[in-house]
Amino acid sequence: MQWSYIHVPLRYGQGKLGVDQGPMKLNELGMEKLLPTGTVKQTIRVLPESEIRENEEHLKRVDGVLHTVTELAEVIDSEIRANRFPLIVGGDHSMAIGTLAGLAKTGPFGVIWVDAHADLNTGDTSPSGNIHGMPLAAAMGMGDIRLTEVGGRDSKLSPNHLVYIALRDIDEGEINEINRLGIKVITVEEVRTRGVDVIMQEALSYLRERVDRFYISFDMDSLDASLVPGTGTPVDGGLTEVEAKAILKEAMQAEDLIAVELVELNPALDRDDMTAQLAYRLCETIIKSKENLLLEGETV
Ligand code: 4U7
Ligand code: MN
Ligand code: MN
Ligand code: MN
Repeated sequence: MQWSYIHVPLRYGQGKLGVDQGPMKLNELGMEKLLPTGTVKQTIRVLPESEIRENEEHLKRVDGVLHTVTELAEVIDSEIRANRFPLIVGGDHSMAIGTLAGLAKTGPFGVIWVDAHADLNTGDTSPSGNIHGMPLAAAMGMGDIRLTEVGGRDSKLSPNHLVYIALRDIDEGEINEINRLGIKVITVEEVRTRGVDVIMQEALSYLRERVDRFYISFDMDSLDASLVPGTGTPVDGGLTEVEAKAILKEAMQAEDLIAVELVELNPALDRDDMTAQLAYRLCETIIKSKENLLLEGETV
């Protein structure tokens, strides 16, 4: 299958400068060399700062986010229809509003969300007003209509088509919603005690009972804070590099995976490029696992 490599240099979903440079940083480190020949490459447009007008306290820079996610939704829709496999790199996690909306245009799907955070806030529950903490709520039809209607009125994702991995920093409103909706959560503790193989098989069977395809969204802050100074909201008690690679490898080897997303690399906050290098190694695992270039037992 042909790959589709999509840059989303978006930062308006959060307040820190530099997360928009994540995709270019990966290219500098050699991404272009990793991508199989024939890969279609594109960059989603982002409004210049001077054109941002909206800065509501509960929904910061919403026009900036909407501009980019609306275009991303169209691109994802057409790439899936063209039978290509999108690798989407960010950028802050508000971009997933576009990914989720684009995938939904092509039919039902499941989601594996690897993140320290639940990203299930609405403007009303968010402690920050930052939209990168809201993409899953928006996809489920919760919150401000401007976000829920990206890519069409209908809800994009059902709560029981979602599995969280590595969640550990959840806001009160989000905990209530996770419990109310009965969303499946796999903690870092479970990854460690039961093993990546076991939890990934469980996550995949859970989704396969409900849908026939899925995508994986990987937030760099799912990794332990000590490994990722170059991400906007690092949290202790996260995944190791080995665990993250094993999760990605298992997902990439699934025939029913339709897209992968890697977000929240912020080179401006990084220390000696350590987070960028790690993100690059994860991309190497992503690409080689799907292309079957890894040797048995190897995780790069
Ligand atoms: B990320 C937060 F309050 N929950 O909503 C919020 F802790 O995409 C953080 O997962 C959101 O990195 C983090 O602002 C969003 C906060
Ligand atoms: Mn996130
Ligand atoms: Mn996060
Ligand atoms: Mn973050």
